[in-house]
Amino acid sequence: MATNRTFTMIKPDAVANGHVGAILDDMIKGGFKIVAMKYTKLSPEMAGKFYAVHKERGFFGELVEFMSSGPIVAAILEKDNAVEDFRKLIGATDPAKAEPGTIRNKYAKSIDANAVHGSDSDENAAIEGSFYFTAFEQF
Ligand code: 3AN
Repeated sequence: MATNRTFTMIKPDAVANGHVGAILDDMIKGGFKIVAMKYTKLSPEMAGKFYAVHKERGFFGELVEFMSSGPIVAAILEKDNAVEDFRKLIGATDPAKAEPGTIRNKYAKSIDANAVHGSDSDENAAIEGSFYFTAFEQF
């Protein structure tokens, strides 16, 4: 059964390019409520832990380097059918394939620097949310 929460990060490229406000606005206008939020920076060790499922992939080293290269915004978002609806709002992993109007279509430049992360399942949304936030930081 679908739960009503997902986890997102606004990645270092989008933060550095000044898109935080516009991206949060798109999320809120898309019907998502922010129930937890943090402006922080991952160490390479923490980024490696967060993306441990991709350890064997060729791009793992670059991914860890990029995700620890600058500050990010982490958040837990609430909406009915949150995981699936949020993946629609952000668009395909490769911004060149992301539908017009999606967050990655508007703000991402490449498949690695792709502006935002969105959980791919309810199970991962819960794991990723608790990676950043304690129960006391989720409202
Ligand atoms: P998504 O974030 O859309 O779920 P995943 O889970 O396939 O995509 O990949 C996780 C992250 O790894 C992506 N957000 C992207 O930053 C990076 N990534 C995926 N594929 C590539 C690739 N071919 N080259 C470089 N980075 C990639």
